[in-house]
Amino acid sequence: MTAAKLNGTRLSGPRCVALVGPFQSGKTTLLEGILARNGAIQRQGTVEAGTTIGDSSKEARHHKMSVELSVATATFMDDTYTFIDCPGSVEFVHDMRAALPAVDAAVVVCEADEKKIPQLQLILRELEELKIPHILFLNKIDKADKRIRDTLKLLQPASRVPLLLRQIPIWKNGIVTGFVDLALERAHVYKEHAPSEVIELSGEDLEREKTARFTMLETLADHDDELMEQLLEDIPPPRDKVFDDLSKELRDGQVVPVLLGVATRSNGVLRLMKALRHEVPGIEATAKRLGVKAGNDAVAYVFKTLNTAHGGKMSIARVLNGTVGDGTTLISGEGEAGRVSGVLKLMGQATEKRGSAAAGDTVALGKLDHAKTGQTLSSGKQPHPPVATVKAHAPVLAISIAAKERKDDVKLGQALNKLLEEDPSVTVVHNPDAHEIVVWGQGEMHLRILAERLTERFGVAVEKRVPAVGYRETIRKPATQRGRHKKQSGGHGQFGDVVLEIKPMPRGSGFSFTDAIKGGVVPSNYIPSVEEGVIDGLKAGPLGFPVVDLAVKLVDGSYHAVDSSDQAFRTAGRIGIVEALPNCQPVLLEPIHEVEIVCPSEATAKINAILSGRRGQILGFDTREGWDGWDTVKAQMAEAEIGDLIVEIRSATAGVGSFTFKFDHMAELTGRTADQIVAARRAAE
Ligand SMILES: Nc1nc2c(ncn2[C@@H]2O[C@H](COP(=O)(O)OP(=O)(O)O)[C@@H](O)[C@H]2O)c(=O)[nH]1
Ligand SMILES: [Mg+2]
Repeated sequence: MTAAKLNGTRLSGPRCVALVGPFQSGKTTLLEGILARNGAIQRQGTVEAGTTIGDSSKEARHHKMSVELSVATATFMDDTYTFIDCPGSVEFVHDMRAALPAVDAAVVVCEADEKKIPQLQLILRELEELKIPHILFLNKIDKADKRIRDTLKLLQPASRVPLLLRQIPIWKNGIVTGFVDLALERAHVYKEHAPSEVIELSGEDLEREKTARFTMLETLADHDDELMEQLLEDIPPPRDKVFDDLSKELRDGQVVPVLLGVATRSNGVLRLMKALRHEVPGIEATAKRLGVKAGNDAVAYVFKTLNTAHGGKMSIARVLNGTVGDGTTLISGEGEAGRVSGVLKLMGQATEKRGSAAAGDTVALGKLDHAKTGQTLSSGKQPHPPVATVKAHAPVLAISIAAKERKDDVKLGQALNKLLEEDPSVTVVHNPDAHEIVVWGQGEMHLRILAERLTERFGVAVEKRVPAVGYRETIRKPATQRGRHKKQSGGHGQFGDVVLEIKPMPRGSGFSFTDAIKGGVVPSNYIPSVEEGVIDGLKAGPLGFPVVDLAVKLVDGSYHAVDSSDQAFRTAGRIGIVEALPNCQPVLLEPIHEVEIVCPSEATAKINAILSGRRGQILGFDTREGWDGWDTVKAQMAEAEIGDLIVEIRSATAGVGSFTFKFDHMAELTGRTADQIVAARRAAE
């Protein structure tokens, strides 16, 4: 009897498993090995040759890295397993975060590489928080150069849950040639792209096996008193009990089993598949974890949206309950309805039509115009409450983009909307001051891929620029100024005459206009036009930037019964302010933000140095709440210095440091830096 049956859960039906892990650990290669070993593909492709099922989009192939998730399904012992190959780079982490709620379990692919530990920790934290059972697949064991116990010691700090070694390597001349399964007590020698061969253990290997197995059982016994007693009394525990515990403690998040392998040669794949089959929960448990309401209604969670160049939209979803067929009407949480047009099986970029999808299946649903990534859809009359809410990480880097040709402006807007729909970790902001479309994303590569998609997929060639910094200017001295507009040309003339009192105001107060006209020297119906004219003049001050924090009082003026008009007074107002400002000691203002950086503690000193090097005012640092071994550093920084801050933070933190920021205040900026900014502005005009 298998452990699964002992637990009373019938583990059959379609599973969904995420392949996650640090960048370059071998997830895409492992998927390829799994598909090849299960006969889903003829030959195992390689990332180098660009022949893998994962990473089959144009951009992924071009950069030889995963830049979005890939989905592929294989059949193993009559059950289907859909794998979601998630990008490892922190810049594309949203795809993983959106997919995780949908899966039954995750396989964390990792290497025995110290530099990857911080990234591994980030991923494990997500899984721990979402309570998703996960197995660690220690890949690249062909390159192993340390004892497995030392490797485990290296990896353990990344996980809050004990790592449980399920297999130990068999070494021959310093190379790993096979493994011993500690639960089955069986030794195997790896064969390239073929099932491993069972061998007899003897001598030193047998001794190592006994010790390692005992360690494994001890860890399991931490949550099983009966097993503890058996160990203390030297009674060999029944094999079924061991499997039962392995499965239960994995599901309950009490242990993280560690398996070994070589993805490039598909070694360790079969053992991994067996672990998935027997030890990870199925759709019933996942639906329960997500609070899916049982019943007849179909419930599906959309974890990815794809838009093809030809306008076809696909919502990749896991069916959590019921059945979704071609033509099923699904409503979103917002109550928007759409009819499924095509239920597709995915094999990387390739799709295959299938009849319908049942609970547990992971499929692409065609033409659901309203559906968005992260939504829970239902075939019922009432929307189903969302099974998960995945908030994208705040963006950290921006570029300003514009269509190379004016005629593509509309197309650019539409294409951006589609890309936003696919990737909620991108935001687009219009900056009216600088007439810019500013796209915010998770890093350089993320934004580069976005621009490539605009061009390659949507045919919009774009220009990229560093976004404008929100500089402003203000005044330090008051002034009184007459603004007079008089024009006599043929018939009607133009006449407007005003006297403005201008004075500096405290930081952040903006602009105020007061009418102090006495005796109707400027008729009241013209006064709003005077204010408009002043506002016109404040759009760009003597330094070239919008003018803020000043009060303007209209104190005097004159008019002409025939020649005065709204337009003439507007012009007079503008002339008044434009002529006054140079005499008011204009000064540049730059936006200062409060920045909060999170980083592993060993990088904190480096981060402080980076901040100081960028005119940052460090406000303090503290341990990061709930994050052992991490710090939070707070600082005030000029917007101009935040532009590419993330690039430096990441290089100082093995890619895992990050920051958020929010506007704090405008500060005066003088001296050389200010002169350079003003000169650059003039040159641009
Ligand atoms: N030596 C060795 N190299 C591997 C193994 N698995 C993957 N690689 C290589 O590691 C690199 C990254 O693999 P990839 O699958 O793209 O990693 P991903 O970023 O996790 O998807 C590629 O060059 C692979 O050929 C392995 O088990 N052993
Ligand atoms: Mg990959």
